[in-house]
Amino acid sequence: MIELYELTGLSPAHSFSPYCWRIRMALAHKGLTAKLIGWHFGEKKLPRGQTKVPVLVDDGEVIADSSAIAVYLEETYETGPSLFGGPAGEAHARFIAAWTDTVLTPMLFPLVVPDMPRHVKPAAQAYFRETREARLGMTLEEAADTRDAKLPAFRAALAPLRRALDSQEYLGGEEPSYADYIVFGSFQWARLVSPYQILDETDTLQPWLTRMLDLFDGLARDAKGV
Ligand SMILES: N[C@@H](CCC(=O)N[C@@H](CS)C(=O)NCC(=O)O)C(=O)O
Repeated sequence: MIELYELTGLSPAHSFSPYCWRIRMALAHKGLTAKLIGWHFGEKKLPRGQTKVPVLVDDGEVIADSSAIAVYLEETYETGPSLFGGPAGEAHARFIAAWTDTVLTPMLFPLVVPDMPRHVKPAAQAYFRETREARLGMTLEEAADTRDAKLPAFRAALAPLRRALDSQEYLGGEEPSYADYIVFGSFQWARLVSPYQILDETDTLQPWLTRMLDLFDGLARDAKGV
């Protein structure tokens, strides 16, 4: 049996981590189901002393880090379509993950993180504030006050994504691939933790986002958010 440890908020149904959503979508893509085990900031119950999620446990084998988990699922399970479409796709997905982790998510972070304390349990509030303010270089309140000024730069940084998706349905081409799940995970995180409108309604990325929310019978759309 596959178990997926994932970050949850005040309720066990509120799963919002961008990295965990990459794996939720990857599991659905492969037609696999997992027992979902909620974990909250600061808790000590992750397997083998891991301090971050997602962590996948498959028949006793522990795999941490979303990229490693995706490769593990691809190599271990022949069910469903390929996540990468071969070695070149796997290599290209590394670039997509690098861009998402170093550009997209860091630019999104100050826009949505001011709304996150409401999803954090009292015991983890101090930890959450301290670690997130260190990452922001300012208080959560200052981030809230300055986010409108940061929005245009965030939207401009999405230009490569728009350009690619103007001429194809998915980053994977005609069908979604793990590259789509990498990027989508960050949008899903924003959607589930914050009411802040990160994209204009007329943004040309909207049709792709709608397609992503529609996948797997609306798996991501049905997720409980703010
Ligand atoms: N490189 C890791 C990053 C995982 C990560 O940063 N997870 C966050 C949740 S989004 C986490 O577990 N944070 C724990 C904490 O901040 O204490 C991956 O791709 O899985």
